[in-house]
Amino acid sequence: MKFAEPFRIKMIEPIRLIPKVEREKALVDAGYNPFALKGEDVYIDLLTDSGTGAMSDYQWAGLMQGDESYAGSRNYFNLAKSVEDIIGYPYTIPVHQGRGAEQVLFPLLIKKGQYVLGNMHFDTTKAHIELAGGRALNFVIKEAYDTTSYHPFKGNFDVEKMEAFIQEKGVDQIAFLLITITCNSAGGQPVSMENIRTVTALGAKYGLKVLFDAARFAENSFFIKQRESGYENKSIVEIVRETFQYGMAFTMSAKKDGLVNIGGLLCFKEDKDLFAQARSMTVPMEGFPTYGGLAGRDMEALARGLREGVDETYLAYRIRQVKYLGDRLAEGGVPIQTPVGGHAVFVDAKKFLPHIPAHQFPAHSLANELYLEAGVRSVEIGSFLLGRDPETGEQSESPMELLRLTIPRRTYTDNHMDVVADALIAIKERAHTLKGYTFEYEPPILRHFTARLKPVE
Ligand code: P61
Repeated sequence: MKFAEPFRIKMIEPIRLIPKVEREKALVDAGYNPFALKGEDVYIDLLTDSGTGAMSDYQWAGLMQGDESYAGSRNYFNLAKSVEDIIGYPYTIPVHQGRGAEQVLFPLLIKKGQYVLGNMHFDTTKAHIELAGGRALNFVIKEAYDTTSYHPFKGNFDVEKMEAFIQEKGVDQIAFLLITITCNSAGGQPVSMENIRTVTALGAKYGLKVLFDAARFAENSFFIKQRESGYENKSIVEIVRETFQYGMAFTMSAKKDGLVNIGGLLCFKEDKDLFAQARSMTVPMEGFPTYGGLAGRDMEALARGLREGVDETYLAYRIRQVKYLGDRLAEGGVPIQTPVGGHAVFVDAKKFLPHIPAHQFPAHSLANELYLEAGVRSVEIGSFLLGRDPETGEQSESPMELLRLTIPRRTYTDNHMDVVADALIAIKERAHTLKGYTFEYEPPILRHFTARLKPVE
């Protein structure tokens, strides 16, 4: 039987492909930076899967039941109950989004100069580690950097390499270990339960805390069920609960697998002292700890979204749609990260545009061309995002130059995916004519959001 979406559409939001000349003008006005495009000038928006998904009727109904009490909102208790039921952690602090959790927690755990070791830190996470005086290092397995090789868990840690680093630097130099599930920057690639267990054992051996950056925890669990032996007959919630038992706390951008447009979480398994300290720090940064920067209604939507996000039928639909786009591109000869990850298809721009050097941002060039071709917005994950070495000021060269086609949850149909695939396949024919980019204005931190660029002639 042919697969179909496990929902029907009750409300629609019109979108429009503006004419080519208008797209050209919009891109120039945006300083050749898709972040600066107006949403209305975008036809299919694959910039991010963060906060861009569609809520269910049940979540919308929950908005009407928002209890906007400043302290002790009933929706906070519903949210904490969802976290406890699904993840198994009893201590919950809501925050406005993932980076809110990072800014509250990291200064409590990092001493100046210490390292935070991860599989691959996402950019805001790295920024918050650095703001807290720490240094963020990646220990993802080398297979993650080879887009053509198949590995079922390309988000895994190279545990041996990480252990050698801990021994070389000394345990005192390490703040904690951070497992990002799924590993966004490597292509939404999952981390296996076995690898999570090994990282935890290493943490225990050296007395190091293990934490999760859990934005896409449900997608990670779905991949474990699909790909890891011993998990095929477990429920998603069982896999989620086992995963989180290996950590002591997590930060979460709930805008992804939490299926909400805004929200985040900072939760603890048993460390009441750290929970108490984090609650205190939440007050000046996010808000009173039973709302943490969210309206009561937002907490209710999240309490419900967390439960929908671990529904296996939903996850099967979700992962299948991402794979559908990946398969269409691969069949059309577009080089992509394989296997396809959980939330996005990553095009290997180094292979697609071998004539554009890293410092001229090949994936960014492709993002601009894709917008011109079909009004599709995507995002560069490569040297443009990576930025400069904080010590030397030199442009760092990213190990991969990727174009991320990030798929919002429950938002677009396969027809939209076909438009995207057809556009990229068309661009492939004239790939050699695409130009690199250089800066017209380069902001000092998180530059990719507000930079202005121009094509290199
Ligand atoms: C994204 F262009 N991700 O992937 P917040 N951890 C992880 C994330 O993926 C993440 C956060 C923490 C985004 C949004 C985004 O330059 C960008 O709720 C694994 O966004 O604060 C966010 O969570 C932070 C897009 C972030 C960007 C920064 O699209």
